[in-house]
Amino acid sequence: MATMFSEFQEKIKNYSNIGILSHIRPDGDCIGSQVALSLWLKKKGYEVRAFNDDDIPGNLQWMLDFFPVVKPGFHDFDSCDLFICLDGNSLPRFGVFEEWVKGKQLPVWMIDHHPDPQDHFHLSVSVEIASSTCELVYNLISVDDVTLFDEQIAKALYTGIITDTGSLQFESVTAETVEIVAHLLRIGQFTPNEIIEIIYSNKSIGQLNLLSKALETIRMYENNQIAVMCVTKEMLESTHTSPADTEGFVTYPLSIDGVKAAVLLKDFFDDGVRISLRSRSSIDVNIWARELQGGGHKKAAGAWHKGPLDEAINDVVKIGIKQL
Ligand SMILES: [Mn+2]
Repeated sequence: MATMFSEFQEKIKNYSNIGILSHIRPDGDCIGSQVALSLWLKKKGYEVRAFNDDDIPGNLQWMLDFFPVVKPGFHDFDSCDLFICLDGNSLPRFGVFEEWVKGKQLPVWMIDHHPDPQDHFHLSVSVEIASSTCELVYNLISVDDVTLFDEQIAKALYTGIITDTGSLQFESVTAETVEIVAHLLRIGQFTPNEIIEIIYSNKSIGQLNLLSKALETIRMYENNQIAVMCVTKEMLESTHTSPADTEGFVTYPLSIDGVKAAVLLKDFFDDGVRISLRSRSSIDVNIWARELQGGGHKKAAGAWHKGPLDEAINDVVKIGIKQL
């Protein structure tokens, strides 16, 4: 890891205008790492611009006061001489940028913790065992100059680590992760609840009604080892909610006693059914998702199915049974 960081620190000196990209359908880890990395590089004297194709979820928008993340127009990339992609390891994860950069001889780097990174990056800080991209950015700043940490960087990194680890509950959390979090709390002079409340205590009544409907769909398979939950377009309509309101739903079927893996099927897209897979056993849902042309981590992965919903459930359960 140390060599990756020293290569990063050495080579970045060759550039002055840096574009930082975070993945489409942004989450706490990609926005947290993007804001923190941007603030750090700005402190070091670089020109920095941060881009994301999509709307930033409401509970993360406070970080944009620290550093703006803007939707790129095609020419917004022109002034940059280096690009850094965060929290994703293949260019299609970064929206319109992929199309813009195609055929150009410009350096594109990445910092990420997902398995099976693509090799089209010119420099990769790719650590699958890291809890989050924010943990990697923390390490990058630490080996450079610890005095560059400040309250805003600390809060952004804290947010990413917390959201990507289910509030420090996942298997990816190590003693080092917890030490990092402790250090961030000390640097930023904040308490966990200040951020946890902004991130999690912002639900609408519609969202809870949607959850109630989704919980009723839970079906168990293979002697209660696999739990399957669905959200349909009709449910969104009747509760006046949107796709983003299903965030975190999959943890409910996963919390049933004895369940080894949980599946959430989202049947409200025009082009098929979105499948989220979660494991809390030796089942590797990355392998499971790959059989459906998807992917992710061992404990959390995703895929698409052309539908209809019943067929998607049948196929996903059939593949899951093989993993037991
Ligand atoms: Mn992440």
